[in-house]
Formats: sequence, C-alpha cells, structure tokens
Amino acid sequence: MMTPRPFKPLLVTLSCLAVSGTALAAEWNMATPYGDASFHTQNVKQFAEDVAEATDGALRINVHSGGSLVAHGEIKPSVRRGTIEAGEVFLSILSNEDPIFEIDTLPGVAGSYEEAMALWEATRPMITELFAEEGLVPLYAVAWPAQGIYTRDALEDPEQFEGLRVRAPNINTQRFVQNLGGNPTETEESDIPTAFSTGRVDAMITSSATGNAMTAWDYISHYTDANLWLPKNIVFINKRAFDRLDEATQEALLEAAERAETRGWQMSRDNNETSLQALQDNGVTVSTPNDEVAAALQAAGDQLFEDWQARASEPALELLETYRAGLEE
Ligand code: PCA
Repeated sequence: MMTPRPFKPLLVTLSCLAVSGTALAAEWNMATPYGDASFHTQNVKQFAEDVAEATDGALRINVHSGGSLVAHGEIKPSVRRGTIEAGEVFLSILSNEDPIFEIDTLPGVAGSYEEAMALWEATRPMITELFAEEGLVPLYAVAWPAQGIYTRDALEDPEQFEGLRVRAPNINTQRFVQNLGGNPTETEESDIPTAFSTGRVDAMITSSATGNAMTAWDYISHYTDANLWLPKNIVFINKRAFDRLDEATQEALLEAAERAETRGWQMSRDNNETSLQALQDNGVTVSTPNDEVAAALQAAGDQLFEDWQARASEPALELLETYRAGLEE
C-alpha cells in the first residue's frame, strides 16, 4: 500500500506548470569550460544536485560542461546578458578586465593550499565588487593543484625552453613561457589532445589534475612538479536571476555554494595526490626542478611579478600587501 503523501502531488503539479524564472520553480542553465573528468566539473555537478535537493526541485541547474553550451571566453558575457543564468570560468582568463583576476597566477604569492585560500579570502571582496558592477554574483572559487610543466624529455636544462612550444591556459602563463624563451600558445583544455597530436605544441603548463584528466601520458613522459602557483576557477550567477528566486531558495543556493567551496578545496588536494599517482602509474616520470631549472623559473617568475605590479591597480597592490602582512602574523 502506498503511504499517503497529500502535499507531494500538488507540489509536483505546480512545479511542472511553473514557467522558468517565476518564484515557483526555476530551471537554470550553467556553462562550464572543463570536461567531466575534471574535479571542478564533478564538484559543480554535485552542487547542482545539492541545490535541487535542498529546494525540493524549486531550482534546477542544468550543468553543460566542457564548453559544450558556451565557449570558455563567452561564458561570463553570456551570464552577464542573462542568456544563461550561471557559469564557471578559470578566473585568470579575465585578466584583461583587471589584473586582480590574475593575482593567483603569479609565482611567489601563494605556494600552498593554505596560502591560496588566504589569497582568495583577501581578494574575494574586490572580485565580488567587480563582478557586481556587471550584475554578477560570485558563488564560490576553488583552486587547482599547483601548476607544473609537462615535457617529452626530462627537463634538465633551462636551455630546453628555447623555442619550446608550450600550451598555456591563460595570458600570464604565456608571458611566463616567453620569459623562459619558449613559444606559448593559449589552448583550451578540450583542445589539448589535438594540439599535441597535430604537433602544434611540445609541452604544457597545467596541474597534475588536468594532466591526469587529459591522459597526458599519451603525449609526454615527464612532469616537473614546479609548484608555480595555484590558480582558481570561479562559479558565478546572474544577479537578476538570483533576485527572481524566493528567499528560501536563495538561501539554499548560497548554502550549497558554501558547501561546494569547502568540498572543492578538499577535492583539489585529494585529486592532486591521486593524479600524481595516476601519472606515475601510466609511465610519466614525476620530479621536482633541478637547481638550474629552478633558477630559470625563479627569474622568469620575478619578471612576471614585476610586470604585474606595473599593471595592477592601487587597490590590488594594497590587497597584496594586506594579504602578505596577514601571512606573517
Ligand atoms: N587546469 C586548467 C587550468 C589550470 C589547471 O590546472 C587548464 O590547464 O586549463
């Protein structure tokens, strides 16, 4: 015999009738740039499930991963226009809008998860404000594992960077490659296999996580775990879409976002461990830079940092000072 549940059928009927965007039930589209093998995507999908559950289906977020709905560069403009309600991007691809967005792709600023989190906490208000000016609300941000260098041959001599064609995920990494004497190309994650198989690139800079997700062992055999920096992805929504939700739904959404942030940082740490292991299990030699390579990376990084300082706004520079002072306490 069925247990009587008098209110359920009524609610279901109402939400079926509800037009997307009303206070009754909303269906959102969310575009993300990374594929399903990425822990960021897994986290955001869990977030969408949590929201649906917490709101009893009053808010459903359809996650379109891997740039399948909107290309990476178009995600933020699309959310701003309201074509889609939510998006995720690699924060530092926004660097042409304001150098604060690439503060997490500078060597020597945050070299551990603790520091990366402190940097996010320090910069979150300013980033939130800049997003608000465009009618956007950041929900959460999660760091990738530290960035390192994937090469075909063991990286033993900085001379090897000369003319090396290196895939980079953002402008700052491209500048870094240039400072090392290499030839950078900005390539989306989804284009990595083609970039290698067509011979467009010889090497790449990314994390253990992306190397593992993209089965880097098909193209390269060495990973230099250089701990360059821990850049973040940011998840955000359209403010008008948020305002259309009733208060309980808004609260449930923000609460799920908070959980996604905590979960995501832990996933990043765990994924770093499993990915480093997976790389080795698949024949990739994982090592840390030798002294010569480390010195070259340091010099290229110092240059990158100086250039950033020259570009950054006064408030961004002040934030960096405050963040650094906080680390020393
Ligand atoms: N993976 C992403 C961004 C940084 C990372 O670790 C990428 O390479 O595109």
